[in-house]
Amino acid sequence: MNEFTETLAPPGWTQRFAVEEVLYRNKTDHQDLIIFRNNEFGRVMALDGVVQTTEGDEFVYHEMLAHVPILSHGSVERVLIIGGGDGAMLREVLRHRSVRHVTQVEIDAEVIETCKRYLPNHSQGAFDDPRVNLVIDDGLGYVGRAPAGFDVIISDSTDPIGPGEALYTGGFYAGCKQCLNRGGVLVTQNGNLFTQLDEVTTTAARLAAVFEDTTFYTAAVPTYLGGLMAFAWGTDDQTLREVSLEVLRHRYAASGIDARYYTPELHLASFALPRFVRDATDRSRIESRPQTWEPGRQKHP
Ligand code: AG3
Repeated sequence: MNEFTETLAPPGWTQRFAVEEVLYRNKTDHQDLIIFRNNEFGRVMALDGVVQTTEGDEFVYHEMLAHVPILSHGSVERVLIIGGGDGAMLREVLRHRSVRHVTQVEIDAEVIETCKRYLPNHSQGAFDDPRVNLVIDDGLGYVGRAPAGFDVIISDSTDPIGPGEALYTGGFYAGCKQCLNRGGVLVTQNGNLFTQLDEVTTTAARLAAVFEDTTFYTAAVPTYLGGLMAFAWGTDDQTLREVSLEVLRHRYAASGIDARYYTPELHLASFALPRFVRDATDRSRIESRPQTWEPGRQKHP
């Protein structure tokens, strides 16, 4: 039987999928793209050997990266999506009636075209929505040039290897900040808490240099090896993650969205971090801040 073995894995541990049928495989201008069928998860899309999304569990990731920032904010009209070529993030963002405009910046046009064809349930026609402006460009360059005007930015990218790497730099976060309206929020996919903790701590430090309030929230996506996935959160408005359960319930009900994973209760709970993650990210944030006063190092005349 044909198998797909994930390449992003710690030494001595990986995941494999039985491949019933390969629907598409090509080296695009940017990455190695494959879409295949698996009996457990349905259609699976991988880039450079790393599972990006499956029909079976995509709802967890896309609902949490879209609805948590949008419902925390409460009056989102303009959204910027970086990456997200399969179209499922766009689909979830467009479910919000308050959203009047979405710009999506994807580096690889072939991912979009191929996913429209072989993963139609991901985008469900979202690319044809009149509210959408699709730009084929690299995200780092785009946020460096784009004017402010977004309430939420969602970075739905690959891991920080290959084309995705630029989307985890201080320059990218600074670019996002200047594209955000006051009170806006950036969320990003940030890898797995158990297998990629250094990516989480690196982001913690880089984000803290740019935003007043930074943290992570989590969700478990079965086909992303290793357990809880981390989503980074950066904003200058700390009240966004202090919204009460009552308000979130009200906003969710008013949105008319019928989610499969997201609930207002889970929304709040997803910000509670395991102790080792909280400690590691706190440490790395503190180390990244310039010290103005250090105890014990004062000069006495
Ligand atoms: N982008 C996130 C893939 C993360 C895979 N990484 C991992 N397992 N560490 C997915 C694109 C979905 N729209």
